[in-house]
Amino acid sequence: MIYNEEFETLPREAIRALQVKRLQGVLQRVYHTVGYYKKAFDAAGIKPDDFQAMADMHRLPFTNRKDLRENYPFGLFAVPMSSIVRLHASSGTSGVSTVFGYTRHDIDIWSELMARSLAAAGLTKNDIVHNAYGYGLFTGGLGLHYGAEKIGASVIPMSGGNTKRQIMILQDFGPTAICSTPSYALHLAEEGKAQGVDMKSLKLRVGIFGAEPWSKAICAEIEQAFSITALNIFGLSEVMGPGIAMECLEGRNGMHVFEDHFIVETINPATGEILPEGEEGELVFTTLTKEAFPLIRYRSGDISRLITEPCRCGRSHIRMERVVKRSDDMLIIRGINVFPSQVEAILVAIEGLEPHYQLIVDKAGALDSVELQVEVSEKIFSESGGVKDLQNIERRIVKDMKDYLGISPRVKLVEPNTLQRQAGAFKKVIDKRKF
Ligand code: DLL
Repeated sequence: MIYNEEFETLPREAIRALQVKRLQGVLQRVYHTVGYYKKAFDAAGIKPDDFQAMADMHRLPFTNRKDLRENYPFGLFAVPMSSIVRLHASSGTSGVSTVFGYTRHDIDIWSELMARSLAAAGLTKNDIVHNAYGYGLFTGGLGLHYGAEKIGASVIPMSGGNTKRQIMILQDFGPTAICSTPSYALHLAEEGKAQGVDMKSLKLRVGIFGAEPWSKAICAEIEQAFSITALNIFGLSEVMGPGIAMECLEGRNGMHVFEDHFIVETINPATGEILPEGEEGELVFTTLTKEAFPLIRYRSGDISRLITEPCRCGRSHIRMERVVKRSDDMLIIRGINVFPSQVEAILVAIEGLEPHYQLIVDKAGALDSVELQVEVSEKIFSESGGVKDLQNIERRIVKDMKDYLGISPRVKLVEPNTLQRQAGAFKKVIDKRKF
């Protein structure tokens, strides 16, 4: 089912023409309203008028996560605060977190793109949607919520956690669609089974999963566990949130990127060079309609490949393959993006700790588990009030990790110089998960 027939089936040439026209407007606007872009364009020796065709894309400077962090919290906003109606943010302490703003019009467009995504999964006003993405600063919960309301479906704003209650509601309210991270869906299936609930006999027909990497094998496992069709939804908060790309029921191969609102490119992450469509590389997104937080050539860090073959669903928008790799050190733990630098920032703020740590990420059943081993200083070890001090430090780490990053690691304090080093350096992250 195509929500916006006119724009989702535009001929390729018309899409390109629309992108050029819209981007020309965006470039003028960011150059004249956002100091950061003026500086970046001047440094690259380019003026907004120099962009005349898609072939000029490579001349525009990239925007990185570092640029967002350096302009924390509102430095990249292109409208005054009085025009902002919503803020979302990534996890992290100040300086390593990023903030995203939306005008009323931005929320309308986002809702429409989410409505398109849900329609691509076959949802209508007759569906009941169990939304188990987290509500709050994370874009998943509210993003899905507004889209589901827009198509007129009945939304259950479940958010994450409270698994027993979720299972009860799944049985009692009879939702026909479920939205969550793929790992949480598997967790629900496992818990349901443990409680003796037949998850296959629920009324669920389709699931819309994303926010973290998941393989085709996990997809098959979810489909089997609930007896549903499991579709992939992609997005990142910097660019908008969920609903940048969505797999359709008919194609089942890659996710359509809503190209009337975003330009997607693949680049060689090492050189920044644009790759021919179809080659694997880092996805770079440019927003074409966002008012509050426009982004020019944002390097997502996600590795994928663009699929140019027409899709049998009739949508003309290009597809991107399932994302399971990144070009940087970002981890996604239970759907939350975590950088080692953020863990480090938390640890160095605690007295008595060395910034020497190891993060060991694994699976405990369907969900991610994290162990954080941290070296304590010699001083603490020799002078401290013994076990009690160490326990306090441990508790503080657990609390700060939960408060700032939203993850709850098992913390193990270890003696100075005990973490394994290789050629003087130690491996900060050991990720044992398989995608
Ligand atoms: O995860 C937005 C979202 C919410 C997408 C709900 C889908 C559903 P962030 O927290 O900013 O936003 O994380 C964005 O998550 O750069 C990818 O690395 C990863 N990611 C998102 N969707 C997928 C997916 C939301 N379907 C980061 N497959 C992105 C693989 C995904 N990775």
